Amino acid sequence: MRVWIFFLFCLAGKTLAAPTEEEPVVEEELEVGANPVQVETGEFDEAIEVVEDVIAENLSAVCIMPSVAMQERDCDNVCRLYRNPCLNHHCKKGKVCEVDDSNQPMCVCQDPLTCPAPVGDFEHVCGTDNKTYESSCHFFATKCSLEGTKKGHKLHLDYIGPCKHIAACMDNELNEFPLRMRDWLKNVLVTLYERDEDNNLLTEKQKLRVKKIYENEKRLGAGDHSLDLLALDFEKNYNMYIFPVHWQFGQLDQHPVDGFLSHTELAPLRAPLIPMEHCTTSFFEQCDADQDKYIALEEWANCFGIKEQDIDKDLVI
Ligand SMILES: *[C@@H]1O[C@H](CO)[C@@H](O)[C@H](O)[C@H]1NC(C)=O
Ligand SMILES: *[C@@H]1O[C@H](CO)[C@@H](O)[C@H](O)[C@H]1NC(C)=O
Ligand SMILES: [Ca+2]
Ligand SMILES: [Ca+2]
Repeated sequence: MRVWIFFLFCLAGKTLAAPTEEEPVVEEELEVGANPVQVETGEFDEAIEVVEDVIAENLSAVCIMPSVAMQERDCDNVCRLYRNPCLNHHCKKGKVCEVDDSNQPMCVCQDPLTCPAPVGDFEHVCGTDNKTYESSCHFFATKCSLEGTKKGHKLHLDYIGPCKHIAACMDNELNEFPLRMRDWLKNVLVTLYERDEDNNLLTEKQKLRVKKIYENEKRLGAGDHSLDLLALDFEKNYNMYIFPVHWQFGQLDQHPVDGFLSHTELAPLRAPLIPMEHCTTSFFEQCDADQDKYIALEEWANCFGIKEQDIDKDLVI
């Protein structure tokens, strides 16, 4: 039980939208003037001549700050030519950018040896192959090197921490799991709401919905509640649980937003939980009722006891 409270505080600080395994990284435009750190003078030897005509002896300075002597557009043209194409090019986890013969950026598998050495055991991760990897960087680099193979396709990050023996989940324990998780989801939302003054962790619409839960005097506060009490509260205050269950689904369903959770999308929730809650894997397996490896909104809601007539796609956004 304590685990859930601990976990609540770990997650409440972040929004639950931690980056996941195969998430396509959004391309950020590096605007001229935006990011001084990324421009290295060494890359621009060839450019010096061109730029000297135009302005200063320091190309990086030119590329960082369009100077008065140079129209912004000219600067852009010069810099586009000589800027390292990789500066603007993001690769998914496990890959790094390299420039090919025609100066085009491309993503190639990272050599695990170039991953930063882990600071401690807590950086280790366990793969679905039940092998411990030194860090998630090592894991994704390895997964990348297996790209295109069946083994690579099946390999996922299972949980945070070194691989360990995870006790089998008994049926009665499995039944308790959604009770606690549902209660926890509600508390995560309430905590986010309390902290949300100016963080904008929740949208206005979401805030309105949580406000109702927050202000409801009958709400069961966060704490160590018996399973009987949790079950009773769900019966009595069923309506308070509908939104938190939908909300969590929306937090996870991001890559892509399609009403289904893949293994990868589920990872931010699963990975930290598995070492502490041995029923996590069984729960999500069981949740995928049609066993197509994706958890649909209907399946998800059903796992948490939300009635079919209360499943509402509009609550997810
Ligand atoms: C070029 O400009 C950058 C940023 O203003 C500065 O950090 C760097 O020292 C300069 N390099 C030279 C060779 O002047
Ligand atoms: C996975 O590895 C751990 C540690 O090496 C071991 O204790 C555990 O029994 C293994 N689990 C399975 C399912 O093989
Ligand atoms: Ca999805
Ligand atoms: Ca399914």
